[in-house]
Amino acid sequence: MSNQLILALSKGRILEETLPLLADAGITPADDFGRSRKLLFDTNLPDVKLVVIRAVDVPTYVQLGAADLGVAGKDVLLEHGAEGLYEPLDLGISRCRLMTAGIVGAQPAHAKRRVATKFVNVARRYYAEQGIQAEVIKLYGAMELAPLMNLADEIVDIVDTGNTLRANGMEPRELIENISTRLVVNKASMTMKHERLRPLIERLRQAVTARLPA
Ligand code: PRT
Ligand code: MG
Repeated sequence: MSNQLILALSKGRILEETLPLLADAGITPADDFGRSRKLLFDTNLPDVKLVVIRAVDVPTYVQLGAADLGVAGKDVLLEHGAEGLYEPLDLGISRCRLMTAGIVGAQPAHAKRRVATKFVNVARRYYAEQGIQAEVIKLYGAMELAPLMNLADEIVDIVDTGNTLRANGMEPRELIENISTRLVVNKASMTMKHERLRPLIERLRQAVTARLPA
């Protein structure tokens, strides 16, 4: 196993955009990919295996060295923290924005703003930087519901088209960070498996560059 490179992929929407990019880089999963309940897959490259896991778990796998590389959203990486990880490449996929949002026209009613989010670390840091007192409330989904139900004054969430916010009578407020999907590498692997990692990262870099408008 230690001679192998393990690449951890975020399942869900990021996976759909990652697979074509991997294909452009000459990495294709074995035939059973997506057609079985397996989570660990061979690829066309004899020394590269893929694991497909929850997006939030990718930084943990890579940080602790269970995977050598990973593909994860910058939002997830900001929330997790960068310890033990290199981030050598912006893959340029699954772009979106991390924003504050609230009910259209509403002013925060509380001296201490109540903020619902799954990005509690990002939110705490952001409001502290703004000098705004905030009580951050951890939710695991449907953040848009929280202001409507008077659970929070504001949310911190991913915005793409803004349709989800609009459909719930909400509007985007402040941009916290522009988000895209990144390649992360375990720091120890980068040293110890450098010979094998370098060409792989290079192939991915070329695949990303080839997609950039001329
Ligand atoms: O589903 P699970 O809990 O396992 O994981 P997940 O929800 O984190 O995974 P998934 O598949 O939803 O992918 C999330 C990752 O994709 C994020 O970490 C981002 O890096 C990236 N991404 C890109 C997005 C979006 N675009 C996006 N639009 N993640 C979520 N959304 C959601 C957002 O939460 C909101 O509900 O889409 C809605 C907003 O979209 P608009 O177009 O209505 O504004
Ligand atoms: Mg989801």
